[in-house]
Amino acid sequence: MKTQVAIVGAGPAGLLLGQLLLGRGIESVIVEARSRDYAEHRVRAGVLEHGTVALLEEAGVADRLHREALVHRGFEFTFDGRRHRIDLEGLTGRCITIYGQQEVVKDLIAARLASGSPVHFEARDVRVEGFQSGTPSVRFSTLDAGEVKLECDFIAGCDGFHGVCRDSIPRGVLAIHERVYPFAWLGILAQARPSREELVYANHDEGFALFSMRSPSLTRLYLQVPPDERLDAWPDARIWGELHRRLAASDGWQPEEGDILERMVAPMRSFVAEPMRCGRLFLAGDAAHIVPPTGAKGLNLAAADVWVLSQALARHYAEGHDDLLDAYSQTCLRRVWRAEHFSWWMTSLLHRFPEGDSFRDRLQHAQLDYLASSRAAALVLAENYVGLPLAGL
Ligand code: RFL
Ligand code: PHB
Repeated sequence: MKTQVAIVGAGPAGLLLGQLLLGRGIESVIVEARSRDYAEHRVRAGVLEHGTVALLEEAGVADRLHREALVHRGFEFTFDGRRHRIDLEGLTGRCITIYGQQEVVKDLIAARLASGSPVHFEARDVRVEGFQSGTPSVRFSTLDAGEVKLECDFIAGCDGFHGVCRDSIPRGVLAIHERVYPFAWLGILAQARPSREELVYANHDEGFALFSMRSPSLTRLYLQVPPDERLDAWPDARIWGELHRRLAASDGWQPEEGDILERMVAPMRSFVAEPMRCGRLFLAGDAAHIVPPTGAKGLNLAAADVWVLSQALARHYAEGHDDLLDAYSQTCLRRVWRAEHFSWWMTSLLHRFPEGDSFRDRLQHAQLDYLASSRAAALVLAENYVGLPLAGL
């Protein structure tokens, strides 16, 4: 089997890259370890930046999004029993879009299948080889295709944080920068009407909480919990009780309760591997970097990476120049480190740290008070939250 670009991973990064390349007349084959059903039902991100929506439009997969997604012009944060609104649109002229990651993935898979371009689900023993020479390949096996050697010009490592691509790069090539936070998020998806129009981030003595949504009948909520917390420590009544307590403010608002359809515990980590390239292997999305979800940046960064990569590959194939490929890592890392800082900062601002540090608590309070009272402070938050512009879009 032969192709121009072998894409490892059918998450948002790999699928979007495949669509963007298709639009430029570049062939690709996508190799995914899990089933289609699994990929389409993994409940994760929900906040899309303006630039991410523009990219989905560019890729021709935004029709359902425009019919079903919720556009939010601001969000709120709660501390000291008070609520403050960040007027994203008033401050930046931009909005955010609420549309589940699994819906983005469904739309991308449907477009891929409609195009007839190959995607191999449930691929086993995926290995990437030869990327430091001129003859890279991806080996894998599937029930239908048997043992496959896929020869290609380039490999896009879009296989997430636990994938094989980053680990296949020889020792000493990558520098790793990492922070692991002393807490996790317990997330639920509930069959309940979102009883407030915008997202609410809460800083509370008992820990962080977040009210979000997916549709007019689905609420998405998160609670800060200890790292490696067991889900069975959290029966429904305890989850709702804690959400009511942490999201409460003087206005008396409470989230509506409903059946819990999904629940999970997600660790919190910041991670960057650089450079995002080794020879003809290019890392994109969570394969190269992780942010804690507080800033809602992970999926958006993955989209930005593959936009840069698609342009660089287009220049290679159309004009025979590798300048954009050579600049790929540096171009992406500039945005990645901005988002790393923002996500670390939002996380530090809103969570309770277990060691009980009164100095840190006072700093959090001073910063929240500043955000609530200074347009300049709110603008820095808003500009980062809606997302910085993507060059060339
Ligand atoms: P993914 O989505 O992990 O996809 C990688 C794909 O690669 C496959 N794979 C392999 N395939 C072949 N061979 C192998 N050996 C393979 N190993 C793995 C996997 O099965 C998978 O299909 O990475 P990608 O595409 O880079 O996308 C990144 C995003 O998924 C991630 O950054 C976001 O979900 C992060 N995130 C959020 N991002 C936002 O922008 N806004 C948000 O509101 C937001 N909220 C969140 C989040 C992540 C969360 N969790 C669970 C960590 C909320 C949460 C709770
Ligand atoms: C979500 O809706 O899942 C969500 C929203 C905002 C975040 C993280 C997750 O910061």
